[in-house]
Amino acid sequence: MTDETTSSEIVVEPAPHAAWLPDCALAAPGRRRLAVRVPDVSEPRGGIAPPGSDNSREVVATLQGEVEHATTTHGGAVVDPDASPDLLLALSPEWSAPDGGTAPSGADDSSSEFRLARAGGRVTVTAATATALLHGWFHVVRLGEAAFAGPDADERHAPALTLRVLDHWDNVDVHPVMGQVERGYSGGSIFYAEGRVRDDLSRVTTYARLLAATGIDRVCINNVNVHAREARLLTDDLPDVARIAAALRPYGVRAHLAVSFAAPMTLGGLPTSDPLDDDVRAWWRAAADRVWATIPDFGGFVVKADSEGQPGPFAYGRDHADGANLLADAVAPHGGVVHWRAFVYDHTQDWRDRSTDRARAAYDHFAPLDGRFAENVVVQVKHGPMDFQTREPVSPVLAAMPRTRLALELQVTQEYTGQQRHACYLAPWWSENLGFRPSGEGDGGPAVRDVVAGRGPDPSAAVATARGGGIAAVANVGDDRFWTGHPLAQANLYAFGRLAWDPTLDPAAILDEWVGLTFAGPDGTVDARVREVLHAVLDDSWRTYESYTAPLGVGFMVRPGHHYGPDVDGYEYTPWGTYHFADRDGIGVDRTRATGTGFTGQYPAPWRDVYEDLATCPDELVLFFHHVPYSHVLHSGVTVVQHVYDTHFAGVERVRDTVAAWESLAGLVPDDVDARVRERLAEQLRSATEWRDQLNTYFVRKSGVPDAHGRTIY
Ligand code: GCV
Repeated sequence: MTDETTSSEIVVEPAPHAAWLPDCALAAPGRRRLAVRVPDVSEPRGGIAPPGSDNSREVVATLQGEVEHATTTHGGAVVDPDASPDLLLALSPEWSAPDGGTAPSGADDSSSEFRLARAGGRVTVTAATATALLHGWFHVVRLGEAAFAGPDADERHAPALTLRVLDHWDNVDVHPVMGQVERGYSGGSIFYAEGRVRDDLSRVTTYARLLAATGIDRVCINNVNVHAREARLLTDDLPDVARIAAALRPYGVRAHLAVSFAAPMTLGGLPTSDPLDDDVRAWWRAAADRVWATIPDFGGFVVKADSEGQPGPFAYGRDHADGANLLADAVAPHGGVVHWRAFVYDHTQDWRDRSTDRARAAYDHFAPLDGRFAENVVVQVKHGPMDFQTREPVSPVLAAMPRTRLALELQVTQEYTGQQRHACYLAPWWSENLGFRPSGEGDGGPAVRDVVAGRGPDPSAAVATARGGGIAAVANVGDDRFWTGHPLAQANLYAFGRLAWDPTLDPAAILDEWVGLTFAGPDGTVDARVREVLHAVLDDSWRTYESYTAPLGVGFMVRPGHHYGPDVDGYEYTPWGTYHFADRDGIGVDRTRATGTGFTGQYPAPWRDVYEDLATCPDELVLFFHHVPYSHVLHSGVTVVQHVYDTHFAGVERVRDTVAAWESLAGLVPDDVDARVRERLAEQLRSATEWRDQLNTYFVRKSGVPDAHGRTIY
């Protein structure tokens, strides 16, 4: 503001949208008598560990503030723990979970466990750590009246996955191509503005509150593409990173940093970043020591190496276990964890070469390294072998490394699923991935959700003890008033947190919870019509999106660069390895062992054979695994080309129904939400129509096969 600025020029930003924690959502506990019991603080530390560790007084203070706020807002009262409160939140460091044995670095689910006991309508939540107790409080908020109703109960709640991380692809400097947030569709960064860490980080604390209410407790605060400016977060800017960590800490959320493998050279002035070089090892150890000296509860490092231009161990003839173990050694004394991404492939491929298959890359690079990664390394694997497409098979890497802690990586930000302009609820898609069983759907063997919990097929003792590598996802949040651009994209962030806590949850039930909290009226309940319409709009929206975009698992067909909207041949003659090989006769990628790239051979039985054989390959993946004629008849009974026409016409009609359903809510949802959703739905309908017309026209022109129903194709 300049001296000349008059008060009429002061722009007051509206507060960020409350998302799933509006005050109305606190009504059930807020109108009751609540108490928080903490150990006697007059004793040395009162049984509470120092700030920065999980039991911090800060988190206790947060909890006390939450309870105070809820009761003040809704007419309840904070009472003495011995005055028979309706809800007692008790921190009891000596209370231990039944399986609360020792766990190695990064495995902390026992410290996240809480117990909920209900007797005669009175509820007691007990936990050994403040963060777990906070999660227990938000569990009660989520249940609303149901927390207090019903029969007496005694339940234990613990996250199935030990490590639950959100990765922000936020840049400190605005990148000339990728902007402030790479693949961000929600405005600027909540952490950075104008080339530095924001002065006011209050919004980061509000964000941590939202995350705590879903069970997420770790956030990586910068892009895995670590540019020169961002690399300095590890060194010069550490005090500012500490400010971000401090803004997250009140809600028990820990900060992680993405680091550059070349940092010993670019920041340390060394002549090499060779992971086996003694000076390089010493440099990383000193860097880690500084980080933990500044931020005692720091979580660890995330690394993208030898991928899309990022430096890595290949430059020194070393492999990814050498690279990851270098950093693991540096962070181990501090209990830190290294998330090392398996997204390694050649992005300078020759499109003429049909033998190279990008889908094979992660397995080829990582499967042979199984058993060589240090105990505090988590290999982070994208859910599919390509790149967060609307439909892909599950990555075979997830079935190939029983002696390695594996994390599943999802993308909450909707890079390939409508960029938060299209309503696309992704929980059903994630749930399918989490529920995939590498040993076959029928056999009841471990699913992906078990693998990442350390209970995969024959995990090593170290992996089982560490309880696997957990889950990570690329965040979809920015400084947009609604956090996520499209207000309904908040449901994806919420659902990711809930699935990270319990991957067996039903996506529709998660959506129901989200609606119940986000659209709560003053009495804490939601209008039945609002609930019904939100299910109609979102439950099947991922399948609707799939129906009008790239068909049958073939993927991409998006505009190169920004990845929004249709461009069937956009990537066909590029070096990126994402091709569909359409010609006048057919389309699809032959990934069979018999005649193709051999990718099917990376799966264990039965999938290696299910996918290999056109007779058993599921329709939705047929073009991922096979090159087939347009006349190939799917299991559904229609030909490939007719399937394209039918689904694209139907998809647009479903979007039209979605628009009508949403518009029927006029007056029942807040005006600002309504206006933003309408604007996005109008764009979704325009874009879906464009997808339909371009895809149908491409297929009719390539194949010469007309639509059996004679609909308009150009
Ligand atoms: C951060 C895709 C995206 C890139 C992203 C990359 C990754 O290729 O388009 O923006 O880079 O995935 O996951 O590292």
